Amino acid sequence: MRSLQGDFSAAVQNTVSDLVNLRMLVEAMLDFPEEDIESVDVWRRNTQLQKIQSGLKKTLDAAKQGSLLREGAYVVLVGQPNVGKSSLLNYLSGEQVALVSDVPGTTRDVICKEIHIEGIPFHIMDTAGLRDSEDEIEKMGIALTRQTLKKADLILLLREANQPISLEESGIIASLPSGIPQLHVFNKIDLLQKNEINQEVDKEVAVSAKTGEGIPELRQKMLQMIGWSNIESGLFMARERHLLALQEAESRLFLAENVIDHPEFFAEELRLAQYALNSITGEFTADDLLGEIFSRFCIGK
Ligand SMILES: Nc1nc2c(ncn2[C@@H]2O[C@H](COP(=O)(O)OP(=O)(O)OP(=O)(O)O)[C@@H](O)[C@H]2O)c(=O)[nH]1
Ligand SMILES: [Mg+2]
Repeated sequence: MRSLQGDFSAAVQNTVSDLVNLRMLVEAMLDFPEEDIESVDVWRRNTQLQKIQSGLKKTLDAAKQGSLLREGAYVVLVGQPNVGKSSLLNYLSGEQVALVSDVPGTTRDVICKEIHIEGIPFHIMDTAGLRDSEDEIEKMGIALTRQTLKKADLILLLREANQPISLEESGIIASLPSGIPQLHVFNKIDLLQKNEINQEVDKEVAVSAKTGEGIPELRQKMLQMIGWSNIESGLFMARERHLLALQEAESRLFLAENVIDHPEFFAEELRLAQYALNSITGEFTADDLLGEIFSRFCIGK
């Protein structure tokens, strides 16, 4: 596993120099009428853009892995009362951190516990079961659950194994914030006969928070769903703002690709992509670009 800051700077610097090259090519193309532009230049422009995009993607992926390793992921347990959210939190953390009882509506506050799976910190948050309640304190707990959900990287929706989806659960699913990955976890499989478990595929996993059955699979699934890949590609311990800068550069290049047939717009998006990366590598101005052009082509000598 490599996590050297120097490797990160070098990777970003490489992308910046590729960008400078592409910008020079594009600036040169801008000076000629369209009919005089050689197809070899068009080909170079396209391949250089692709190279920059794939280089940046690699850097971004490695930086995201580093960020997961450092920051971890926020996971919120939701579901109807009594499905076993607190029991699951206790099982995952190996401690009795939350009260468990067969009285629906036991948990009111959000209870947070940090666990590690393969070294990745997961902040697991147990919440009040979602339902229509007349109890003032439970209602406050449910409102708190809704607030907590907004910050989640992953939502674990607990359901009882082999029970058809209830109207209340459909309501819960519909009310979850969109854009956050969800995993349906079917709990209490210890209450079923082996052949009763219809092992659900893909987005679903079956466990028992009582016996621990299915928990290893759940852990793997959680790693997978937050985007942790077994880091053969390496990782960078980039700062959060560096991650944002890389993402900004990535979207600028995407916009550039969309306006590739409009040279002025294309050049401008490239400039903005580079501007974003400058916040990592240091300032690079229009004068620097000119300097680069002069030094390479010896214009004006
Ligand atoms: N057999 C069996 N019972 C379970 C399992 N998980 C939880 N239970 C039981 O189900 C009941 C409710 O469990 P809790 O963990 O308190 O459920 P909860 O979802 O946190 O409930 P609220 O806090 O009320 O929303 C308790 O009696 C638990 O012992 C399981 O996997 N198997
Ligand atoms: Mg609970």
